Amino acid sequence: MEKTFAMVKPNGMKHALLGSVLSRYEAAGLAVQAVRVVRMTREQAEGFYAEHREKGFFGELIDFMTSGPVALLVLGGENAVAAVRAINGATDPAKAAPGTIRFDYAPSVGENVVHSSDSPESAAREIAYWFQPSELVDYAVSKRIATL
Ligand code: IDP
Ligand code: MG
Repeated sequence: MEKTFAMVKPNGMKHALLGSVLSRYEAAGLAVQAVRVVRMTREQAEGFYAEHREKGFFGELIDFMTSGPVALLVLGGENAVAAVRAINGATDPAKAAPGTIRFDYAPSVGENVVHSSDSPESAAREIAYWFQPSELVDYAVSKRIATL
């Protein structure tokens, strides 16, 4: 089973979308392996988004990501990286497919409600940036619900 890292960005949290976002991921067969709400420091946001440091929107991105609490998520499942990016939709909501989170909720490319890792390698880095291995739920693949 593959793991990916996702976030509900500050505007998603302000508009009380955490539960809706998690429901979409769970309905697609993904399991929540970790969740934590944090207010990022600028240093944390800059480190997390280091690959975008030279981009023109970097300052705006860091201002936005530190503007309120975010939810940090680890999701596990088959092809989790691609599955979560498909559910989130294209980076620019104007290009996102109907039914995706960004199509439904994002007002702009800068404030696009959710993040998720773009490859298994990015996922490993991003998960390790925020979580200790011991903080991840080791979910029981075939025994969810049935044994509760
Ligand atoms: P992704 O989040 O879909 O992986 P990236 O290209 O990795 O997209 O960009 C990271 C984040 O930076 C985006 O989610 C978005 O919030 C922000 N961003 C990307 N392009 C722009 C832009 O042209 N203007 C403002 N913000 C942008
Ligand atoms: Mg990205």
